[in-house]
Amino acid sequence: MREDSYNIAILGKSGVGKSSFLNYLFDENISDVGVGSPVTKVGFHQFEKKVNGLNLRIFDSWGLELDKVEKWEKELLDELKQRSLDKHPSKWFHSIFYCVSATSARIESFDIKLINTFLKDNYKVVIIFTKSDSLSQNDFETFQKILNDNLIKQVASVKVCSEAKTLLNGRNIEKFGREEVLNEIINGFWNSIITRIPAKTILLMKKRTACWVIKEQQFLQKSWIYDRKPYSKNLEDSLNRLVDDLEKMDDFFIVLSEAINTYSDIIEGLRVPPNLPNQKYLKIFKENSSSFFEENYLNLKQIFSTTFTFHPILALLILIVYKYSTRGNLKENLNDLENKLNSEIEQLFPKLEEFIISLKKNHNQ
Ligand SMILES: Nc1nc2c(ncn2[C@@H]2O[C@H](COP(=O)(O)OP(=O)(O)OP(=O)(O)O)[C@@H](O)[C@H]2O)c(=O)[nH]1
Ligand SMILES: [Mg+2]
Repeated sequence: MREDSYNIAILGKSGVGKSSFLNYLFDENISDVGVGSPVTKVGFHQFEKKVNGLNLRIFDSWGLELDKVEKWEKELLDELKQRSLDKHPSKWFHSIFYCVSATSARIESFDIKLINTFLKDNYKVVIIFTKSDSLSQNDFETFQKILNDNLIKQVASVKVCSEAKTLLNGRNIEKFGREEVLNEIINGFWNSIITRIPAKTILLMKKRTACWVIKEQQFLQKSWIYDRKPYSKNLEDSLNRLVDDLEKMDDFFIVLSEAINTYSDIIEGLRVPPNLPNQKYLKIFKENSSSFFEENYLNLKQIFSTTFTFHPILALLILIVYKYSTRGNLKENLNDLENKLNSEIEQLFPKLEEFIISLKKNHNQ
């Protein structure tokens, strides 16, 4: 069996306490912590540990400094590319923990903008309010309201204190928030994997379409004679085959099965905490997610073949390439057709999401 792990990136401004949080989560001093100047060196640093049976791989990042935003963003984009949608789900960042210091008076628009970028890219984001030892309930609620008002999706937030300390009056403050973060990881696990399935499916379908267009354009370039009627007939047949292929939704099923397998591999050794609301579901999933998928594969395909159909727009597409094209504008018209098909493909997003949610519900019963 592959040793897959649950990948988490810890991001946030320099000095907010990212490395301290990682050390607390792993219960080990593995990443350097410090005051004054930025501590964690440029790049992403991987640390692995089994926590409650879950293989966690955490990427501690160098802290963002406002005068080095461009460099930081470039590093981040490079890393995200390694883990982008076209990669296997085991490579994805399954969650982003975005750290905001509870001691800062505000959540800056920069933070909001960045978090929204991740949400737009279908990442599961959890906000970690670090240094929450001095955070009042009032301030916490204000922070949450600001997030709710400004983020494009609802996100979970957790208060964390990663360092125990003794106050001047002798009172001890213990570390807190670890269990809540672990619960958040497990609770959000399925969501963090499924949120990206529709996006990856759409990416693959668009790739399939783009390849088809390039192939046809190359063919056009190579042909000596352009006799519109027979040529367009061939094109029409070939377009029909592309649409047939898209309607089979093979891309979706490949992505879904990759994701389900990765998910079951990662939760293989998981010890579900007894107080977790989702524990029943997780247990069932753990025991038979892959076999459920295999047993229901044909059924699911059946539902798909009646739900998703591109054929109604085919007549319009054929009109674009078949009726009016001369050799001169056929190339352009093919690009036009690609755009039309792509916008049709994009409309699948909510339907795919709905389908995955219903899959989870059926499976829970
Ligand atoms: N009071 C308090 N201080 C904390 C807490 N977590 C971290 N600190 C302090 O905050 C400072 C910065 O912590 P780091 O963990 O190095 O911060 P970082 O975000 O990793 O910083 P860079 O690596 O520079 O990006 C250190 O002096 C820590 O001791 C906390 O929960 N409470
Ligand atoms: Mg650090």
